[in-house]
Amino acid sequence: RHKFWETQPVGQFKDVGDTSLPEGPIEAPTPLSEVKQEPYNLPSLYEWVTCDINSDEMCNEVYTLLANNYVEDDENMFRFNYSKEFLRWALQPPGYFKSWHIGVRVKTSKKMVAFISGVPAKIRSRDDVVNMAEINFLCVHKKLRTKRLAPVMIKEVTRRVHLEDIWQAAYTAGVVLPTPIATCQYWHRSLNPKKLIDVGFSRLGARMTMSRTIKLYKLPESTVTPGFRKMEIHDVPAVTRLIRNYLSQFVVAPDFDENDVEHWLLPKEDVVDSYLVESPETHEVTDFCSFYTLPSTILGNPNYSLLKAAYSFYNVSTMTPLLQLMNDALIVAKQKDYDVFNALDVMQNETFLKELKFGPGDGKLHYYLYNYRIRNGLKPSELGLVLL
Ligand code: NHW
Ligand code: EN5
Repeated sequence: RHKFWETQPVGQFKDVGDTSLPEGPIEAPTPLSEVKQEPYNLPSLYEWVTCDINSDEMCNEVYTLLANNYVEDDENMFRFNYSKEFLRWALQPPGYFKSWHIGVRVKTSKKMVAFISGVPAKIRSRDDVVNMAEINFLCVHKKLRTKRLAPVMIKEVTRRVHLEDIWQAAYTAGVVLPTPIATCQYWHRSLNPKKLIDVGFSRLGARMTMSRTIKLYKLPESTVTPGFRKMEIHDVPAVTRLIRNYLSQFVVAPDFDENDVEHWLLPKEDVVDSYLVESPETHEVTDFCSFYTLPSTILGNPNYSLLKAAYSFYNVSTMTPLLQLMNDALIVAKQKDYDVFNALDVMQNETFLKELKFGPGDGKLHYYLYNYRIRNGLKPSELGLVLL
């Protein structure tokens, strides 16, 4: 069934439910001198390229490959359109390795036809903090699909991760592979219902008119929580303390330090937005919410070409009810002209999704670890990790 994945150190379907298997690494690291020193062989028409994402030209090539060939929904109506600034941010966190940004070109034309990337991340599983790679943006040009290029790309990124003495990875996918540690549901909150219906992202509900639908999703003009404001650079220490404490309750979560928080959570225009609540009395930072910007190309619609989507990222509530905090996040997203606010049912998100009029989408997201076994599947609410 899975000719490639059967050969890899991942949980296998045949082992599901086997309680005798221990949690933790599946294979021990090998000495670095035993890691293959040369890249894997590609079919002879193609060559590897290490991408310098700071170069405008390279960044453009990766951007264009993804914009034309990356993930679509199951009816091929929308395709993710990660912006260049977003890709730079996603690929260059503290301690990143350029060698983990891997392209494939056609030798003769130099056209980029495939890509895969990793970034380093410390991820905690129960009480075990592990240096991992987060693997993302695996993409093979539409015309080169089903030729078994993906397994070569995965083996090559694995080799380059091993060369940095890292032996575990985390990744998510919309497809089922051996074997998810958790399966999450996408939820969607309409901000611009008319456009969403016009482009086929959502439908008019039964017994609903357009004007009733628009009224249903109306939001206040401005946020309601006193002390709610954009995060600033001087907030990094307080936000780090808040988020570290919050994430400690989940079974699998990133282990963020101040540098990570500055990179991943300090607002970056049209990439990541973060807000916090500073108590008007004590000036303490008590609550936090964030979302990232990932538009989708609308395929084949005469009137619209881009769907502006916000994706819930990390949220922490200690004093402001999470429901109210997320309602304020919806209000700012609406002010900023997003069409839809998306969220997964991870962390404590179930506590606000229905009440804030999110509806379940037709997409699922499966979470995976490479070379690390988790004995039983986790509930989405036990996951404290959001990948881009
Ligand atoms: S998930 C998004 C992945 N990208 C897309 O869906 C874009 C559109 N699709 C494509 O570009 C986020 C192609 O269809 C791709 C497959 C490239 C997906 N993950 O070349 P073949 C990520 O980026 C397996 C893993 O013939 P193709 C996460 C498939 O099961 N494996 O297929 C990436 C089969 O293996 P099997 C996937 O359609 C995580 C084999 O590929 C997969 O031309 C990567 C078929 O290959 C997926 N999303 O190209 C793993 N989709 O055993 C990282 C298919 O079943 C692991 N496959 O025969 C960790 C590495 C680091 C470790 C470090 C210690
Ligand atoms: C790894 N970092 O399927 C990324 N999206 O529901 C790879 N559906 O947008 C992961 N099909 O349900 C890829 N509208 C996995 C996701 C791939 C993209 C994907 C789904 C997630 C999605 C939309 C559009 C469906 C179009 C037809 C959807 C319904 C919204 C409705 C709003 C009102 C309340 C009820 C729900």
